[in-house]
Amino acid sequence: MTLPLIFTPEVTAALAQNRAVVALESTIITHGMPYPQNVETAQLVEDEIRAHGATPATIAVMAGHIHIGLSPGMLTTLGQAQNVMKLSRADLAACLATGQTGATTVAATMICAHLAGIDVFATGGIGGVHRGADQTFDISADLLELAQTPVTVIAAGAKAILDIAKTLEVLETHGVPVIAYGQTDFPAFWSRSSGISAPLSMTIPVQIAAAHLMRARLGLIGGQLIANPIPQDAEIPRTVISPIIEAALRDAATKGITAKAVTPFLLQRIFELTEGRSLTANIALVLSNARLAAAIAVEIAQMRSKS
Ligand code: PSU
Ligand code: MN
Repeated sequence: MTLPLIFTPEVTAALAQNRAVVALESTIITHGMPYPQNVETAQLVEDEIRAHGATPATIAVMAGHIHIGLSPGMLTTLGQAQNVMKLSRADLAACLATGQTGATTVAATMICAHLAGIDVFATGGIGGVHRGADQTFDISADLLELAQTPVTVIAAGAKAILDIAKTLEVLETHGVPVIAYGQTDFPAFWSRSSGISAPLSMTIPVQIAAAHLMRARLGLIGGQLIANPIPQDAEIPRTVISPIIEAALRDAATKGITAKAVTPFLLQRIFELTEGRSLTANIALVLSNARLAAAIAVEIAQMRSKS
C-alpha cells in the first residue's frame, strides 16, 4: 500500500531536486493562535522560509490524507475550522482511517515530515513535562518523539508554563541533543533565558547541520532539539510573564482542565492576561525559528550534495 501523502507541487519539486525543505506544524494554527492571526502568521512563516532559500511544507491531515504543504486556500480553511483534532503519535492513524480533519502537533509533524523525507521542522515551542507532573503524569509525547524520529526541530525552547528542568531531564534520559543557539542558557519561549543552562550550545547553522548528518552516520535514532531564543525586541521578560503564567495555571486548576486541553487553554488565558502581547511575541519567535530552520536545511542540502 502506498503512503497516504499528498504533496503540493512546490514541495514535490524541491524534494525531487534535493533542495532545502522546512516542515511546519498545524496545531499552532488551530489550537495555538486565534483567527485571523493564525492564518496570517502561517502565511508569513511560509514566506520567510522561501525568502531564506528553502521551501515550506505545512503539514495537516484532511479527508484521509496527510498533506505535505497546504495551498493558501487550505491554510485559511484550516485556520477557521472548528472541532479539528489535535493529533499526536497516538491518534494520527485513527484520524486518517476515519477521514477526519486533524492538526499535527510537534510529535505528529515529526512523524509526517520523516515519512515525506524532510529533515528540518520549525515550530514555536515544544510540549514538555507539565508542572505537577508527579501528580498528573502529564508529559508531552513530543519528548518521546524527539527520542525516536530523526528530524531536527527548531523551537524557542519550552514555555515556562512547563517544568523546564524536568523537561530537560526527560530529554537527557532519552538521548535527545538539546542545543541552545547562540547562547548557553536554555530559552523559555517568551523570554530569552530560563535560568537553566542547555546541555549543548552552537553558534552557526552549519554546525547544527553537521551534527544532524553525523547522528545518521552513527546510526543514532531520534532527532535534535534546537532552542533558538526569541529576538530581543520581542521578548517578554521573565519577571513580567511569570506572575501571568501562575495566574493562568491557577485558572486551569480551578476549571479542572486536563490532558490535551491544557496547553491550548493556557495559551489562550495568557493571551487574554497579556492583552495580546504574548501573541505578538509568539509570532516574532516563530518567524525567527523559520529563518534559522531554513538556514539549517540549506546547509544539510549542500552537505548532502557533496557527499
Ligand atoms: N507551542 C506553541 N503553540 C502550540 C503548541 C506549542 O507555541 O500550539 C502545540 C504544539 O503543537 C505542541 C503541542 O506539539 O502544543 C503540545 O501539546 P501537549 O502539551 O498537549 O503535548
Ligand atoms: Mn499533555
